[in-house]
Amino acid sequence: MFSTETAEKIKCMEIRGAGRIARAAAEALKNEALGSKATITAAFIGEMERAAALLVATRPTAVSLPNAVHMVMAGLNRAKTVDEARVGIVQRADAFIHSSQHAVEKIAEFGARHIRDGDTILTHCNSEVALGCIIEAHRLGKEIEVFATEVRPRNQGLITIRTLNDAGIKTNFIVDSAVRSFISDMDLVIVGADAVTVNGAVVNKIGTSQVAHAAYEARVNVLVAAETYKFAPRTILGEEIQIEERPAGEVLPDEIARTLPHVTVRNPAFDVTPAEFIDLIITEKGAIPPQMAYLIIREYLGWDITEFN
Ligand code: RUB
Repeated sequence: MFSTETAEKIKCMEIRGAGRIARAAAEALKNEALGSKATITAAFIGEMERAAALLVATRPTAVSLPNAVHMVMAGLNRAKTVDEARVGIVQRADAFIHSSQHAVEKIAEFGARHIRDGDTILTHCNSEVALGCIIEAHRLGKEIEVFATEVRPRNQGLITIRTLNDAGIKTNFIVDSAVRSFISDMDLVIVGADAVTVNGAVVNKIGTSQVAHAAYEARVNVLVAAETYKFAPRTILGEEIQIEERPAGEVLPDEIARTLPHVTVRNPAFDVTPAEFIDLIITEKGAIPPQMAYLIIREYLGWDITEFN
């Protein structure tokens, strides 16, 4: 029940952003475990597995979601009693949520060190961790100015400018297509990530790769703020990150689309920025060049690759 509700909220984007999605899924699994009436271990495990599958299916791109679910569900099959299984889920969910919040704080601390007094920073979409770095730099007394994009079609830029405004940070709001016009005035680009692949490519909100390309051309550094649970172990085995394609109505109202029978609206929600356009990925373990993504996957996610064979 809890998982169905959370799954709906993630699907309709009432809960959005890769970190928040992951924590909400962990919380839903915990509540599902606490609310379960199952008295037989196998039935309890079955319920949890159905809840986990439902949550993972909501949004396909944010790797934080299956990673969080995997961490909460780890070892469930070894539980001998319902109580043991329930306690395990609750403990692992709490541990994930706690470590996720800690990671967001650590990244803000590390990221802020890369922002200098007087910097003008461009950000795209609405990333809790990217904004955390900017707000921490401001809190430390650095004079900064931000350019935030609109982020068509869902306008996540509005959430970003509200947050920056509330923090008292001087902010400029621009349409997505104005990025190249302003990029030479920027000192830094900071964005978040939905997934980081083994070759250091970053999957983030549609338009991120254009922003990073423009920055690369203008020799402006690009920082990606990403917790280690956004790194994608399965990409080691060649699996690609699935790019979510959202409803056409988000881009073009149905009543207009109906009058244009030869027009197809395409609405991918994310794109892939290759490693060569990224200078650093800031994780809670420290800043790494994107080429070191493999090490993060091996060292910190602790997933044995054979698990996927
Ligand atoms: C959000 C988005 C964010 C990342 C990182 O897309 O692309 O940049 O999820 O966010 P959507 P965070 O709005 O479609 O979920 O740093 O908050 O985890």
